[in-house]
Amino acid sequence: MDIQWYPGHMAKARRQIQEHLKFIDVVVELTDARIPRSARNPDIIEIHRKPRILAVTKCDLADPARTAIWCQHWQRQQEKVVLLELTNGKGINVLRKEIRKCLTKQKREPRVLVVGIPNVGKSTLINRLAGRSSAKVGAKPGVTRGKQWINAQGFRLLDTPGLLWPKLEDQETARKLAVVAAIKDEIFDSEEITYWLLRFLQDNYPHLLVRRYDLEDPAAEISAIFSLIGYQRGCLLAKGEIDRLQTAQLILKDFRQGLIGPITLELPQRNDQNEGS
Ligand SMILES: Nc1nc2c(ncn2[C@@H]2O[C@H](COP(=O)(O)OP(=O)(O)O)[C@@H](O)[C@H]2O)c(=O)[nH]1
Ligand SMILES: [Mg+2]
Repeated sequence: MDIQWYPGHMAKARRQIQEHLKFIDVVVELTDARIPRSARNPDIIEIHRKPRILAVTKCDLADPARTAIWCQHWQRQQEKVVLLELTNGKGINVLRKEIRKCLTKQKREPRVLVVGIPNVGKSTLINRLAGRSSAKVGAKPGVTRGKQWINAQGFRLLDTPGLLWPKLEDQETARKLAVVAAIKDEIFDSEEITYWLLRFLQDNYPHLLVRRYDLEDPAAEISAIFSLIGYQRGCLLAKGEIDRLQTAQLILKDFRQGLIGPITLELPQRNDQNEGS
């Protein structure tokens, strides 16, 4: 697998955030509860020492036990954290309170910038905070374009989020980003990503795999599990062979919609030490 970014796009995103940051008092940095480390790129924020809140999106899709472990980790890092479920609005009021608390000594209302990697929930969060559907929301990465301030009860919100590029540090990080659709489907081989996901589920959440796909032997070869799911769900080509691409896409879709169950793909590691402060 070979995942590469266009350096021009990255440089542009970086310039835009740096431009935004000049006008900002508080940064709300989003991360995805399913990949709390891999979904973060602290580079740009670290240059600017603005008050920051880490807003963890998609908690409804993540494993609550692992989210609790992450929260302990962030507490040790002295990160200000708010857990969000943007589809039902859970956590939004807590986030509002935290934002208002950030600049109590200042007379004017704090100005807030939402930043995060593609598909992490920036537009959805802005819509929730604004209480209207102004920012565009989309299922595919990169739908947000085009500075306007939104009045959001006690603070002002920049209506254009800051786009952070994911850090593709290694193959595993890249795979996780692909699994949660933070990087485009076209960039990777969906069959390879699906094999990786199935193996991860086999090792970490075998009971969820069994429940979703009626598997008799969750410890079977990954290729056998893959084929079984393909047959069972009718992903077939003309000659009765399974349609491997369709099968892979179906499994990825199941995961992304939370249909396999609440799953978190990574836990804190020792080298996450510097991540926060
Ligand atoms: N289940 C769930 N889906 C979410 C959550 N936040 C965002 N989404 C979905 O994730 C997708 C990307 O959201 P969007 O706001 O467009 O992300 P952006 O690219 O960062 O602006 C959309 O389909 C949202 O409905 C969340 O907390 N839970
Ligand atoms: Mg968007």
